Formats: sequence, structure tokens, C-alpha cells
Amino acid sequence: MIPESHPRYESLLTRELIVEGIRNGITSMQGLIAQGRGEAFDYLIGEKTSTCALQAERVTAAMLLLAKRPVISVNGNVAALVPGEIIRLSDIVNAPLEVNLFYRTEERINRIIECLRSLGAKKMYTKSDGLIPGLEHERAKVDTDGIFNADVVLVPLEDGDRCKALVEMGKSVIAIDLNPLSRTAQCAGITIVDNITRAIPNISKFAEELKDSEKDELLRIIREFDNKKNLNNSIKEIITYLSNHGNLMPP
Ligand code: PTJ
Repeated sequence: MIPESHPRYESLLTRELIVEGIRNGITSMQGLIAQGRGEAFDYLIGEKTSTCALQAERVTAAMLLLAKRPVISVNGNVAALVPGEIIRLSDIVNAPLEVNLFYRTEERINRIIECLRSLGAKKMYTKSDGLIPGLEHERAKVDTDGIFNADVVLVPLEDGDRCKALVEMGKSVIAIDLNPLSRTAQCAGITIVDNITRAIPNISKFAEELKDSEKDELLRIIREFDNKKNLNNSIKEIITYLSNHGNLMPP
């Protein structure tokens, strides 16, 4: 039992969700390591959504609303941390979910699908009849109607290989990754450097706000966004945060 007064209450609760995910056969053991890496980077950004992340989250909402065949990729950490929130986003932007795992087992795939369905997920791609070219690991297996055929794919907590392969297939790839230096963060078309627990509700909020906007307005929001610049600014924000809090660097 974690007392609410604990200074790291939120972070510890999130950790419990991953542990629970492992107990329920949803999350991989390696998911714990990913969570630890995420926590470390979240610490460096002050455990809050930065201005850069907010901008990327708004552009993501515009992009998902404009997409013709958007898909949201779900792995074991995503399913443990934000199952309800991801379903809500899927509904708002009309982007079906597709479970895609790095440490793939059929049992875990089915458990995640069951879990999402039990929480109200309506549209999901559940076949694995396609292969992403150039990938040798299990994440290559996708649904030909889903990720394989998608124009926009949201990939939270991804590994760099697949992000690159999806970009090479001509897709617009949106990554959520607390590590701005990861290969995924560096190769995605839009990179959200934020915790998925904050990013998904933010994207949903922006999607609600933008959903009745004209197509031209959504296009303008996307056109004005420069991912490289935003990513560099995310790194600068970490440096500024550290220099303000650690007295490590000259002002
Ligand atoms: O469920 P599976 O089998 O598909 O496996 C999923 C994991 C996440 C275990 C697998 O993809 C993996 O090993 O991922 P990595 O290579 O550890 O990458 C995870 C990335 O996500 C790292 O850059 C972390 O900093 C980042 N990350 C971790 N937790 C969060 C996060 N980013 C956003 N929000 C988080 N909560």
C-alpha cells in the first residue's frame, strides 16, 4: 500500500500498473526494464509535459484526424499503463487498435486483445497475415488491413528498427518516447517526448478540440510543425531543467 503522501506517489502507482500487467500476462518481464528507463528520462524532464511535447501532441491529434487509415499500435506496457485512455483516443479519432509485440507470444497477444475488448475497444485489427519488410524480429508480424496498410501509425514505446521500417514503407509514424535520443525518437515523423500516461489524454483533448476544424486548418497545423527543431528543443528543455535544478551548469 503506497501512501498518497509519498513524494513519488504517482510514479510508484504507475510502476504498480506494470507489475500488475506482468501478473495478468499482459506485459513482458522486459517491460519492467523499459519502465525503469522511462522513469529515468521522465525524471530528467521534471515529470511533466513540456511545451515541446504539447506542440507535438496537438500536431498528432491533427494528423490522426486527417488520416485515411490511422492505426494505434499497442504493446504490453501500453496495455498495462493506459488501456482505457488508448481506447478513448481510438474512438475519438477513429483509429483502430492493433496489438503488436516485440516479445511476442500468442498467449500475450490474446490476453491484451481480451483485456482491451473487455474495456470497450470496438475496432481492432487482430490478424497477423502481413510482414513488415526488412525486419527480422516478431514485430514484423502485422495485419494487412491494419498497420501494413495504414497511412498514419501511432507507435508508443517502440523499438527503433520497426519505426525505421514503417517510415521506409512510406507511412507517417508518430512516436511517444521519453528518451529524445532513442532511434525511434530520432527517426519518427513526429516525436512526442512525454510519458504515455500524460501524452494519450493530451492527444485526446486536442482531438476533441480540433475534430470539427476544417481540413485546411488541420493541414496548416501539420505544415507549421518542424519535428527536428521540436526534438532539439526537447533536449534543450532537459538541459535547462537540469541546470535550474542541479546548479550543474553555468546559467
Ligand atoms: O510488450 P512488448 O513485447 O512489445 O515489449 C514492449 C517493450 C517496451 C518492453 C519493448 O518494446 C522494449 O524493450 O522497449 P525499449 O527498447 O526498452 O524501449 C522503450 C522506450 O520507451 C525507451 O526509450 C523508454 O525510455 C521509453 N518509455 C518507457 N516507458 C515510457 C516510455 N516512453 C513514454 N512513456 C512511458 N511510460
